Amino acid sequence: METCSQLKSPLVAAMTELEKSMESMITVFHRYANEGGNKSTLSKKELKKLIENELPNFLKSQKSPDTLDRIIKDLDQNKDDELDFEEFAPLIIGLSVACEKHYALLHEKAKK
Ligand SMILES: [Ca+2]
Ligand SMILES: [Ca+2]
Repeated sequence: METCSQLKSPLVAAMTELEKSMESMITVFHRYANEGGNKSTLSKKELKKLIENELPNFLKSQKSPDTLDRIIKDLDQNKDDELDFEEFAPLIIGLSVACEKHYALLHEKAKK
């Protein structure tokens, strides 16, 4: 894609906050997906590591041991027990939506 090939250009410094967030998401996904097996998908083990290292606050609120299985089952569209970026993205979007609600709630409380 034309737009994506520009991510690594010298224009990087001029990327907006949102563009940088998108790039971080992609970078983090590939850092963990690259570790073993299929280099472009996250295995359960790789996803576990990603969540533990990159989403520790999320993990804190998800104490149940079967959470990881549930997450994979929910996200794995083609049932190969691996998550490609397209399957992984909804996790981040979903978390962002949940966080936004929390953020809005805190904001609402702060006003009073
Ligand atoms: Ca992998
Ligand atoms: Ca899959």
